[in-house]
Amino acid sequence: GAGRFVAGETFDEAVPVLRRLNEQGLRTNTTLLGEGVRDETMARGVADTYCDVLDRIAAEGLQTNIALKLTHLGLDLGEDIAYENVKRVVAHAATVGNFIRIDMEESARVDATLAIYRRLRADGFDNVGTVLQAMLYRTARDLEDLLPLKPNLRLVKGAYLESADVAYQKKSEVDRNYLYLAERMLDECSFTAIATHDERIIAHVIDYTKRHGIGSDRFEFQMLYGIRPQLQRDLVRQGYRVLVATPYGSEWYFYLMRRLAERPANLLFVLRGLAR
Ligand code: FMN
Repeated sequence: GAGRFVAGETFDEAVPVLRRLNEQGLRTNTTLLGEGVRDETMARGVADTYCDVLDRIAAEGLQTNIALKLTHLGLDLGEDIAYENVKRVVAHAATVGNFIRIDMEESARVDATLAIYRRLRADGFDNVGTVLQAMLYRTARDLEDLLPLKPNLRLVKGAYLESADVAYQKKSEVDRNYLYLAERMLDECSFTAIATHDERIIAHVIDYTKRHGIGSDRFEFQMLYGIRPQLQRDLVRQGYRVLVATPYGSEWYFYLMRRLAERPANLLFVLRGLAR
């Protein structure tokens, strides 16, 4: 495995990790690590794998859904290819009562990602959600455009290096936009996932939901496997829904590099992963 941030090389290795998290009252999602697939057969194979994983989750009785990246399902080969692949996964998830989250990748993919999300909803799939990034200037507008769909959205700061043409560069600006977007989502979305390890943001959200009577079934906190595990458990103890994003697979390089960019203190854990 790749150390503290990845649950194993195979889904077999991830199953006991997911079960242990569930036993601690934590919901989970899982992701087969990988992105930027440029071979159509491989992209179809990733969709096949996700269908198998969904069956296995059901058989194991895990509280686990799926988060996937459209470039892993062939977005670079064309929007229609990614759409056909993700539709197959979402349709399969519907048959086993599960949910698919479409991660957000770099800013150049936002239009295609939101278009595919809208297509899935227009085709009648409600067991799907996506992600918006607080660092992008465009996000406030994207959110307003999505609200009529009563979407299920995850809010993140944004993990990709983006230029000042498209993204806030200062942490204070990203944080301010995050709080604004979080409040809009909590008010208007069918479900909001507050994905951050930032305790100031978490405290603000707790305060906001209390003051506005937003029930703890309307939102959850999401954090990454291996990051702030004590905070994850503390929030569960306070009665909040917490989901731990728990990836597996052998293609962890880009995933670990983003974790390193976010927090240089992760260097030791990232190096340990690279050494295996
Ligand atoms: N960043 C993205 O750009 N796209 C994503 O889809 C995405 N999903 C995430 C899911 C979870 C559960 C978490 C905790 C983070 C995710 N991120 C994603 C990373 C965040 O954008 C951000 O880089 C990371 O959480 C570090 O910032 P923090 O101080 O808010 O924790």
